[in-house]
Amino acid sequence: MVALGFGPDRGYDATVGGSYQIGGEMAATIDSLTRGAPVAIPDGEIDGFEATAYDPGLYAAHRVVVPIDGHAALGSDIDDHVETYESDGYLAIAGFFDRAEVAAALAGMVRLIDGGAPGFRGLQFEAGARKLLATAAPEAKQDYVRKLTGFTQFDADLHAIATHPRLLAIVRRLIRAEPAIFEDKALIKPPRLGREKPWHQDHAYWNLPLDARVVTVWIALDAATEANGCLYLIPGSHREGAVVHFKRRDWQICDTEVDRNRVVVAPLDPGGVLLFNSYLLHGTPANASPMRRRALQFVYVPAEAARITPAERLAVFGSEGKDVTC
Ligand SMILES: O=C(O)CCC(=O)C(=O)O
Repeated sequence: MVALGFGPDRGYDATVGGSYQIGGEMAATIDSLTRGAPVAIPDGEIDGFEATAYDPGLYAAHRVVVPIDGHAALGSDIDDHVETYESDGYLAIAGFFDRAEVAAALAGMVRLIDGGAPGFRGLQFEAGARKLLATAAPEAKQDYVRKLTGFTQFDADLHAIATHPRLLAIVRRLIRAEPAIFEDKALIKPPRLGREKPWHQDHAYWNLPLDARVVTVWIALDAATEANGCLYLIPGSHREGAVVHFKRRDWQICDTEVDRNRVVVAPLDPGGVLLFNSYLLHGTPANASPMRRRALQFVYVPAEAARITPAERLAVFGSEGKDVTC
């Protein structure tokens, strides 16, 4: 049985504004350290970070990750795959979800974007779409959306993906505990607009104990390619501990901390899944292509995982008080 971590206990999401309660001034200070302030609009909000130029060499891979076969993933080879995950920090699985499941997830996402779920307020648009939104035709709107958050309780098909027994079985193995959903997101890189998500560790965003076993599950709904902004990773980086993050093009590690000799790229076909450790260094380039790149991302924590304060998180992942610059 998966514990559904919705409501006030969902934790604090530095990228979209979460529900962790801390007081006034302190909250504002911590907020400004870790996020661009999103701008509220009638439909949702606009991303607080603008698309900014970056060195394309940050996303020049030395190797392409070859996913294992979806059917093998839970077969007799499972122990080997878990071992690979422990050592590399990720596991890529092709064809984990079938065409019907992918189609249902995409339809659910479009329903939410089109306002089909009263009460859903988790839409965030690309900053680059700010001017276009006022005059956009309704059917064009989905190509301006950057992310959807907190949607699984609004859509049965998306909820079914997040709680899929096969997915939970492998997550349970990786976190060695009963999983709770900590975060649910759809991450979209609209054609020609989708901005870069600079290199980071997911754990730097969450007020979770530093030793909590957390797994991020990234599910491709379109083909995710080098051209439209698939994931780039540094294998084994999760074993090297926390890296200081800075507020630059996003809440990210310094570009100079990216060891370019170790970068690999993980393209996925629709229905493919990448599971990765919350300390794994990863990033995605901008989508300059005419192709959509839509994905789901669910984060699972042990159901019993405690919470830490934002200040405790920033003492480790933030730069304040440390002799570091970027
Ligand atoms: O572009 C993406 O989908 C990756 C985003 C990501 O790594 C994140 O939101 O933590």
